[in-house]
Amino acid sequence: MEDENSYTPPAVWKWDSESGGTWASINRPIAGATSEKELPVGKHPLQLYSLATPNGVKVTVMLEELLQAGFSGAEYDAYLIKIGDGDQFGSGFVSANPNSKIPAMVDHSTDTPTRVFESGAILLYLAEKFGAFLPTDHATRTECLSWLFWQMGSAPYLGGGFGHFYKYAPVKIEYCIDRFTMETKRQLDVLDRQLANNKFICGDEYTIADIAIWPWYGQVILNTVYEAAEFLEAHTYENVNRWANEIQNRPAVKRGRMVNRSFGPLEQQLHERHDASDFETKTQDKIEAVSQ
Ligand SMILES: N[C@@H](CCC(=O)N[C@@H](CS)C(=O)NCC(=O)O)C(=O)O
Repeated sequence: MEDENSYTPPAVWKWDSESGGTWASINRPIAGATSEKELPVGKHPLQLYSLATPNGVKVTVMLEELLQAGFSGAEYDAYLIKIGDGDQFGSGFVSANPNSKIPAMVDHSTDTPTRVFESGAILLYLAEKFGAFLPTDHATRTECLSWLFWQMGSAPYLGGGFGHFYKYAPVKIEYCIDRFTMETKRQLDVLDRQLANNKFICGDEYTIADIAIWPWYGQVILNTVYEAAEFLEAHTYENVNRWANEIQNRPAVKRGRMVNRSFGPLEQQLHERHDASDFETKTQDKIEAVSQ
């Protein structure tokens, strides 16, 4: 890679070299499928194709919260999409999400199967389908959706900006880290002020706004993504800490974080989820113990 101060962009950018870094091999400047590969379909109406990154965790937490609340129609099959191996470019996945990013969901309970992509759209779809975790009062619903869309617009600065340049970039570029740290800390302060007067993001009720925001901002504060809590002085956001810890302890959140997880402690990894009992019997520690 060239020295950061020596690069002059050419008149027309060309895709002729890898940029380096953790995700270099999956980055492409074009969309569409690269291989023919159908998606598996299990026995439940809801089929999820995902990975336990923060965007994926939003949906598995939502599904587990729905089941915890007694909505048995939210039973689902979750299949692992290994984005490092390029599974998101298979033809079946691209049919479910033309944007080739996890999470993608297909609802087979409708007359013709309904595809839903973008984590925020999936949360809203499920909230409306089951009438849960979305306030019905118009003013509170509007506030909840404002925070849901705030998350969708803000997290790319945290993930694609701060997380990328702080953790994954092959060189540590002060300009980029400064720019995105500034914005990340500003966003954490936005949340801290909101949570100073609210138990949850939009009041007393736990909603899809919390479910969307926690996997990103809650996990940064709890130091479970990017290992940047000290750098960001995470302890200073006292209200976000209180909220992040409370949500972390919800049983559905504990389960949701395990689904489609292919990293971290083996007992926390449930690569595929087809039944509630899978949490007891199909975690990777148990699967690998049997196969030895
Ligand atoms: N706005 C999208 C973002 C999804 C996204 O960025 N997914 C990442 C993992 S967190 C992905 O699939 N990356 C694979 C790739 O870029 O090829 C959402 O919220 O669903």
